[in-house]
Amino acid sequence: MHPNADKKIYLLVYVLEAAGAGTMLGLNFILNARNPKVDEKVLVGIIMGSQSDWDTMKHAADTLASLGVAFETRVVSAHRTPDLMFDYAEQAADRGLLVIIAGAGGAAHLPGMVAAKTVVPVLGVPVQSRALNGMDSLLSIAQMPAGIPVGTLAIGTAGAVNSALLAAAIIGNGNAKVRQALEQFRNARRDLVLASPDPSKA
Ligand code: RP5
Repeated sequence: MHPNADKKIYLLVYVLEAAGAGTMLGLNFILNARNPKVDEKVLVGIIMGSQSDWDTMKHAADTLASLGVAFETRVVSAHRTPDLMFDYAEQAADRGLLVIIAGAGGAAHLPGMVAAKTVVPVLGVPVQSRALNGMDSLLSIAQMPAGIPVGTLAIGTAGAVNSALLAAAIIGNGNAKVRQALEQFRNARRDLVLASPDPSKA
């Protein structure tokens, strides 16, 4: 591949974003071509309390795909399918999951209850709720009692994207290819800022 190909691909993605084509539009497709899965084995479980959470949680999926990290996506509700939730959490380690990303809104019990049943790291994404704009989700996920941690991210899309980047950082401690993909992601963001230092000329 041409030495500047990485930079060009990332710039294309962010041009698409700037054009209002969606936060992560194209990232999955374009960067998957550059970052083929580092391992076919599913390393991250992305779960969410409802199908309605997908609009937020798809950003976690797109980001992991862009880094070449294999993942699965499932609706697992703490309130509507509690037995499934416990089964999922109890089997996570044996299935080889290294991180679970759990998104939920409102009375967002999913991340905390999953964390209670596994020692696999759980990252919680507060989904923006209609009634309280996600403050309920955020506090519900963040305020875990000492002893059962959930790594809580920001409300909404930013939290979903960052949950994937944090999952990759955790996995990258023991996986050089994932760490390298993450470093390329960071470098591309840095280069983009440095390429346009004067905001009045953007
Ligand atoms: C939570 O309730 C889900 O995580 C979702 O964010 C929220 C609303 O769910 P739906 O009524 O849209 O299924 O359990």
